[in-house]
Amino acid sequence: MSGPSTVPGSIAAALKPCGILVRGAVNFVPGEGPLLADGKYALAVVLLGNAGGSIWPSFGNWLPGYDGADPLDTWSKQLIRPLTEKLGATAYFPSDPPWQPFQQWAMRAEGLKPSPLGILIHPQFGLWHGYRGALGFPFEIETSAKVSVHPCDGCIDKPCLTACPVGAVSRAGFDVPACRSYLGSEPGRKTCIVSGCLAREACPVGAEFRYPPEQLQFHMRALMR
Ligand code: B12
Ligand code: SF4
Ligand code: SF4
Repeated sequence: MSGPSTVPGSIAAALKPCGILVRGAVNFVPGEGPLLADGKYALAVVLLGNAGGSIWPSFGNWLPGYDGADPLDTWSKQLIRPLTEKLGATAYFPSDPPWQPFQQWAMRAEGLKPSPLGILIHPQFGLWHGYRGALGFPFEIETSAKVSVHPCDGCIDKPCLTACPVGAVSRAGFDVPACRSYLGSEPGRKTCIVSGCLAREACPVGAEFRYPPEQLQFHMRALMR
């Protein structure tokens, strides 16, 4: 089992080839964290995710050989689960019930805040990042510096709020039925399905981290299900 100070480096080294990155750590007061495999409360989680298209070279190569359900979750689990034994950790995955509060953890780990779309915005990666899993530990982990800039504060026009052709994105929340109905329509198949969510695309922050077209299409197909 690794110790608290070596844990983030060991995880980063193990996952580097597949493009899954360490996205910070959160320490909890006793009883606040998720449950570990032994039934005790975690004192820390290390968040794992992608920034820009970091996972696509590895995941995109793996994808054609898999014809089961939930390919991205399956791929992520295959890579992250082996670390639990090596590091004495418990793994959590964002789509597995009960849903763990990944976004709350991310806000604490990196100092991120939500964009008007509901997803968290990063000053460097913009809206082009996500979480692939987290590892929980029975000890505290050294945390790194947090970002202090929230890009939406200085964004006067907020183009993300006006770009959706069916107004599915608003301050009131994300209108999932309106979005899905558009994605299933002829215009939706020619726009968002091909080049990604127009609201997300409209954000000028982190444009160089925009997902490659194949990854955008993969996520749009997943959103339709
Ligand atoms: C359910 C869910 C959805 C539902 C949303 C239903 C709804 N109206 O709330 C659906 C399927 C529609 C959805 C869509 C998307 N989602 Co989603 N979703 C989740 C999931 C599995 C659970 C959210 C939750 O309730 N958590 C439980 C509570 C306890 O956790 P929490 O951290 O306290 O909750 C936060 C969220 O609920 C958030 N929130 C509230 N309303 C909304 C609305 C939206 C659209 C989102 C994204 C978040 C959000 O506010 C809370 C902050 O404290 C999370 C994974 C996870 N485990 O969190 C991903 C997650 C939030 N989704 C994510 C993403 C990227 C998306 C999509 C962009 C994916 C896509 N294919 O394009 C779209 C959004 C499209 C858009 N136009 O913006 C990412 C966000 C990453 C980030 N940068 O913040 C997450 C973390 C998954 C991941 N693997 O990284 N999602
Ligand atoms: S367009 Fe502006 S308000 Fe919308 S997510 Fe990007 S920075 Fe934030
Ligand atoms: S995917 Fe298209 S329809 Fe759905 S919220 Fe984004 S812009 Fe609107």
